[in-house]
Amino acid sequence: MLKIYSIPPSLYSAKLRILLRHKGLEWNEVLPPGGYGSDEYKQIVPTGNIPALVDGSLLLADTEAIAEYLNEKYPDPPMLPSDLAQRAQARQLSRFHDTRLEPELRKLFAHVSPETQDPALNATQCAAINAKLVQIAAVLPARVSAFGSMLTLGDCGFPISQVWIDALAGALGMDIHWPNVFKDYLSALHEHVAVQTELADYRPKIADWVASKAAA
Ligand SMILES: N[C@@H](CCC(=O)N[C@@H](CS)C(=O)NCC(=O)O)C(=O)O
Repeated sequence: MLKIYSIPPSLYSAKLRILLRHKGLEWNEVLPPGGYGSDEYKQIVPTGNIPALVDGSLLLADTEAIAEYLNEKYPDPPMLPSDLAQRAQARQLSRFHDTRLEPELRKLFAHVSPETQDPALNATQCAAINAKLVQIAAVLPARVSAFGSMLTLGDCGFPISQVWIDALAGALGMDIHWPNVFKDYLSALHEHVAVQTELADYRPKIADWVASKAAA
C-alpha cells in the first residue's frame, strides 16, 4: 500500500489527499518519526519535508512530483487533460497555487498566537493574498472553458488554501475579497466527492490548529 508521511495540519498533504480520494486509492498515513525536519526523519526522507510518498522502493518528497507520478501510475480517472496545451495550463494553475498564493499564507503561520501577532504583517499579507486572488481570477475563465468540471492536478490546492485563508482571516481580522469568478470556481470544485470528503475531514483540523495557537 502507498505510505504517506504527513502531519494533520499539513496543507500540501491535504492537497495530495484530494488526488488520492479522487482516484479511489488506499494509503497509509504516518507521522514523520521525530517530526518533519528531524534527523531521525531525514534518515528516511533526506530533505526532511512532508508530504513524502513511499511506494515500494520509490521515495518522493514533493507534492507535484507525487501527483504527476500517481496520475501516470493510476490513470483513471485522468487528472490532466489529453490536450498538450491544456495540460500545461493545468500545471500552470498548480504552480501558481504552490509558488504564488500559498507562500503568502505561510508567512502568517507563525503569527497566529496573540504573542506573535503582528498587525503590520497582517495588513501586508491581507493585501498580498487579495492581490493573488485577483491574479488567479484573471486566468480562471480560460481554465473553466478548457476543462469544464474535470478535477485536475491544478485544482487540488485551492480548496485547501481557501480553508486556511478563511481560518486565518477569522483569527487575524483580515478582510479578504474573494472575486466572484473565484467563488464560482471553488463552488464547482466542491461538487467533487473527493473535495467534499477531504474538506469535511480537514476543516476541523485547521479550526483546532488556529484555536490552539490563538489560545497560546
Ligand atoms: N513544495 C513542497 C512544499 C511542502 C512543504 O512546504 N511542506 C512543509 C510542511 S507543510 C515542510 O515540510 N516544511 C519543512 C521543510 O520544507 O523543510 C511540496 O509541494 O511538497
